[in-house]
Amino acid sequence: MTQSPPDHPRLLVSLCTYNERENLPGMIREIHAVMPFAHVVVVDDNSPDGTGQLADEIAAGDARVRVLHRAGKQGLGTAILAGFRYAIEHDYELLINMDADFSHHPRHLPAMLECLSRVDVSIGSRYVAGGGVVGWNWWRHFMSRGINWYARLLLRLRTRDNSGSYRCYRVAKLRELDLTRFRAKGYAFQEEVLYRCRRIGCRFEETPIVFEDRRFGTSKINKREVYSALWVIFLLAIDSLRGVPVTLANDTKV
Ligand SMILES: Nc1nc2c(ncn2[C@@H]2O[C@H](COP(=O)(O)OP(=O)(O)OP(=O)(O)O)[C@@H](O)[C@H]2O)c(=O)[nH]1
Ligand SMILES: [Mg+2]
Repeated sequence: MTQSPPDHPRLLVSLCTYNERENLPGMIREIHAVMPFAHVVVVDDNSPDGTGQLADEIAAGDARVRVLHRAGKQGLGTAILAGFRYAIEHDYELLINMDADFSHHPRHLPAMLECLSRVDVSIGSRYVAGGGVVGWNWWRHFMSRGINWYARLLLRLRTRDNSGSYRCYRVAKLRELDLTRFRAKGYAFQEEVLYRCRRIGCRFEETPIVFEDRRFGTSKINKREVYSALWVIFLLAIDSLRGVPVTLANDTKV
């Protein structure tokens, strides 16, 4: 893999994909237009539309791109965790995760990265000044606001956008976490990682982003994902109330 120039951090961008064939090439192109030094890892769950093979073809022509193939759809949370592990094992300094459907636009990358000069986790946020959402109906707004209100209350998070996956993490902090302990397999992963990061003393800052509805393809969120997310957040809140410690990678508890 090509090395980052010395004046840039060792930065990995993870793109989790399930049927994102139409979006993926443009996403990688636009990420590199903004940050040519970034390495990209695509985590594909054997997408029936051939996203994984397409990612292999892109990687064959671009040493900055890598692909992780998983056997089948295992959930967004576990896919992001695979990106965390890749960043740790390959000694990256910073990891940015983003959706591969253009809802998370690469134009926000410089601001996301700049934020890491002050904190440990930069949260791409729709719910701070300058952020927003384009193209949702009232039901999507209601669901997103509702889950954020619920997670803030139950997990005592102070940040306003806890359900989005556009984030930049300091890899040294991810290294501290025991990644085998995560409860969430799906969308509640976003709230759970903030909960665990808060418990190990991470500093957060929200970077405004404008979330746009996906360019191509269909959403993978369904009712089951929503109920499962509510349940996992509830279980984490019970852990917290019972004083269950968070276990770190070195087996200490906080
Ligand atoms: N590898 C992998 N990627 C997934 C899985 N589920 C979702 N993704 C990807 O995760 C990203 C977010 O999924 P979306 O279905 O767009 O969910 P969303 O952005 O929260 O919802 P929409 O706004 O409705 O699109 C996309 O890049 C998906 O392709 C999964 O089980 N495995
Ligand atoms: Mg999406």
